[in-house]
Amino acid sequence: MINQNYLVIHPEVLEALQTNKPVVALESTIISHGMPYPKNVETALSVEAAVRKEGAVPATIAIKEGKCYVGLSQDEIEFFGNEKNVWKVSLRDMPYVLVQKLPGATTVAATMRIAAMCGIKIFATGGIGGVHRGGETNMDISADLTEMSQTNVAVISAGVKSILDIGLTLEYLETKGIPVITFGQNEFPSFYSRVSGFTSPLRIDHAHHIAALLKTKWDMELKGSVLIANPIPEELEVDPVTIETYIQMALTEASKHQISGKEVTPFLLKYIANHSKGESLEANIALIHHNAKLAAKIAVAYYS
Ligand code: PSU
Ligand code: MN
Repeated sequence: MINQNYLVIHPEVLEALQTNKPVVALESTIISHGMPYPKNVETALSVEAAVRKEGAVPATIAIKEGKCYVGLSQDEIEFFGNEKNVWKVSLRDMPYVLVQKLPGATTVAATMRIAAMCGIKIFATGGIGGVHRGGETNMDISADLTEMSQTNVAVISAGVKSILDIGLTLEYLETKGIPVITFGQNEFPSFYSRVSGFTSPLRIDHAHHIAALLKTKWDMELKGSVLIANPIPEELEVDPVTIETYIQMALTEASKHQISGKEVTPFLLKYIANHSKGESLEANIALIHHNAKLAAKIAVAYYS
């Protein structure tokens, strides 16, 4: 049993959990390290509103003052969006950031784990971490993937960004026994684009069918996550050739500056956002809403 002293669950979230109402977890690395201020704060707040509109309770997760916060106030979201010294917290950073009482924004891996500690089953984000290009030699494989192999929280994302090796990421997900479902199409999407060149392992067209799959998986004690890839709406897609140009430039720049470890993903994301200007940022914001809505629909179906 987890020591409850480390968890601060927002009263609204706690009430929902105790009465079996749908809750959707949201991560904070997106806010602190994924987008510029003040768009990040506006997005975090409007994503919460989108979850509510679908009839679920949002729970944005972050760490501060030695505790994991599940459900943030508007002021707290503002803090994580504007404060400069916020840690990017994946699993390995959690005990350090907690004991040092540092402010920490949680990645997919850390958010999932904290969500699971509270009994939250559904989690929406933009893109998950995965196997980086060159992962077969540099071993840069996100802890998001290993976490997904063991924690019973479904993740709704817009697929996998092509800063990663999408083929290797899908192989890794298969090895770890993680079902990968694309919502409403046969091809696995690549965040900014509806296509990736890879066929999705599974396709489901209705939120309630996804909810039924989750129930079956966990009823069978098949532990771990399910990745639900929600393709970006057509009108928001960014041309994959343009994105690839920025990715190549970002990778060259990252190796020139010897960027490594946990800095790699934020560096690449920031570089691409800066160079593609508004287009990728607007797409990014819109697809998080899109994912949050689908996550809320799945959560509503799961608890009905
Ligand atoms: N990929 C994105 N956007 C993001 C991230 C990844 O397209 O914001 C963030 C998420 O918080 C994810 C983390 O969990 O980066 C993965 O970091 P790493 O690759 O260092 O494991
Ligand atoms: Mn990494």
